[in-house]
Amino acid sequence: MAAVAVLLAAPVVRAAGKTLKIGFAQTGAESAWRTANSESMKSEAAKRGIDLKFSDGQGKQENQIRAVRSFITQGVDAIVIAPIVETGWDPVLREARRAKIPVILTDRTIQTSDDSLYACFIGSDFYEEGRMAADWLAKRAGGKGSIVELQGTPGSAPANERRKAFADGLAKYPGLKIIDSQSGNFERSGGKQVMEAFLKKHGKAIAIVYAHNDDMALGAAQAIEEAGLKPGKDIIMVSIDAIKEAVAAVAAGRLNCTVECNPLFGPKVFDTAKKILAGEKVPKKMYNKDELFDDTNAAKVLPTRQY
Ligand code: GYE
Repeated sequence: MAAVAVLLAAPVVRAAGKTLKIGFAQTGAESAWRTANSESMKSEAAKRGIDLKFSDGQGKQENQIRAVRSFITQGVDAIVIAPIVETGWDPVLREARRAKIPVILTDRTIQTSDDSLYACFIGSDFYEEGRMAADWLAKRAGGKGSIVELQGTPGSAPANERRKAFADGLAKYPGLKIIDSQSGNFERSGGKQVMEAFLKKHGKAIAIVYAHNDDMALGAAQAIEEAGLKPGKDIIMVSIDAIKEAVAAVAAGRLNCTVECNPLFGPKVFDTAKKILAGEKVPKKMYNKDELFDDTNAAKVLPTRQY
C-alpha cells in the first residue's frame, strides 16, 4: 500500500502519453553558479520524470548550436538554451520553429531581429545587478577610488549588462574611476590571472575590484593575498552571484559585497515548458528577484544559502 502511494505521488509529466523530452543546451561549467544551475535543471527533471537531454557547450556557441540541431533531429518536445553569447542565434531558432519545437531561453538573453523566435526568457536582470553593485560601492567608498573590473565572457549578456549598468551607475561619481577592465571569462583561474597582471601594472593605485562574478572575485582575492595585501581590507571587493563560498567570504571580511543572481530556476523552467506545451500563454520575460549581501547581513543568511 505504501509503495503504491509513493508511485502515485511521483509526478510524471507526459506529452500525448509519452514521457516529456526536453533538450537543454547549457553554456559549460565555468563557475560555481553554473554548477548550481545545471544541478537545479537535472534534479528537477529527474523529480518530475522528464527525459532531459543535457548538453554541455564547453564555452562554445558552435557546440550549443550543434546541440540544438541534434535536439531537433531527436524530436524533443521543447528546447531550453542558456545562450553563451547574445548574437548569432536567429538561424538555428528558425530551424526549431520550422520543426514546431518551442524554445525557452534561460539565464542569458539574446539579440534578435525577431522576438517571436523564442517563447520566453527566464532569468535575472543583469542590468539591475550591476546597478545595485555600483550604488553599494558609491556609498561604501565615499564616492572615490580607482577601480579595476574583471569582466565575464566577452559578448555574453551578463558581461555586457553588468558592465554597462556599473558604468552608468558610477557616472554621477566622478571620483570613482575604472582604470582597467579585462575579461577573466567568469572563471576563477581567469580572475586570478587578470588580477595578477593588474597588480603588476597598477600596484597600490588599485582601491577597488569589481568582478562580474564571485569566482573571478575569489581568484582575484588569491592574487591580492599572494601580492602581500588583504582583499576586503586593503582593496574593496564587490562581485555578483552570491554563491555560498562568496557569502562566507563576505561574512569573513575577505570580500565586501556580493549581489545575488539566483541560478535555481529548474522548477520555473519546467513549469513554464509544461504550460507552453499545453497551449497556455506565458509572460515573454520572467525575472528572478535578487538581493545584496554585505557585512550587515552575510553572516545571518549564510546558513540558509542553497547554492
Ligand atoms: O553570473 C556566472 C556564470 O550567466 C548569470 O554565468 C550567468 C553567469 C554567472 O558563469 O557565474
